[in-house]
Amino acid sequence: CHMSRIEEFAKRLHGAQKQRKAVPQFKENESFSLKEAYEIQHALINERIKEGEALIGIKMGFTSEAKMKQMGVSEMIIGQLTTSMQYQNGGDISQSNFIHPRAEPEVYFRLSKDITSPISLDDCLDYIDGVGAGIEIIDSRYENFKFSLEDVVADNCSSAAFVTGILHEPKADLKNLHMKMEVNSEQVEEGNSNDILGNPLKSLVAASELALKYQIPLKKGMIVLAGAATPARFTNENENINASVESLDSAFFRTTK
Ligand code: OOG
Ligand code: MG
Repeated sequence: CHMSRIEEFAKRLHGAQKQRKAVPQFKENESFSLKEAYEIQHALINERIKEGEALIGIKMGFTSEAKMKQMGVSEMIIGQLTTSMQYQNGGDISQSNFIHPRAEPEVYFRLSKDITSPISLDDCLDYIDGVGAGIEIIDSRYENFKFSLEDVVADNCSSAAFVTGILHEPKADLKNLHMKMEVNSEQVEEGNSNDILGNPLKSLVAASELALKYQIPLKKGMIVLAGAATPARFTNENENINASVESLDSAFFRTTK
């Protein structure tokens, strides 16, 4: 049977995730476009869906200077969240699920309606019924977290797991909220909701545009991770990781072996 080039890339990334073994970045030796990168991402998500998973949200990436600088990529990207990636707030997460996990503090939204065309900043509150603090665990399937824009998009934007804190009533003004990440009660990263595009709601606007462009569904009830406000940090065994957003409480988990 003949496997397409797109499917072949997707299988390599899916295998890397399942075996917890990173692969060299593709773009060093092979060439594909950004459009093809999103096709690879869809094929990769399809592998998960064939295994019984469902799509439960999306994640935005590189919506802050801190993240763009840390990873050397400066274009916004969108990835997809599936059932096995969601962990309970306050629960344990085993390091053995990942290759080289990093945690990052995020703001998340819950969609109150399907979004089928680009929305404006003024529309945002009509499309969400909740907002809160979240943590994303990113785990690039590439060696040393080294990738190009196309590589990271193909790899579902490094997404591996996420935790969401208590859902709050949506507020029109989510600007200038202090954010911090703590490891074992010690602050390791500090930021502000303004670091996410000047206003995390702008990440939802960007998501509505990218989702339409790359045929990613935005459905009622889905989670939208707006992107990290600070650089991501490697996690180790036996750490209590806590990310909080001023007035929105926190998301947290404990890492185990
Ligand atoms: C890519 C994912 C970026 C964010 O919040 O900006 C991202 C990576 O850093 O490996 O999730
Ligand atoms: Mg993120």
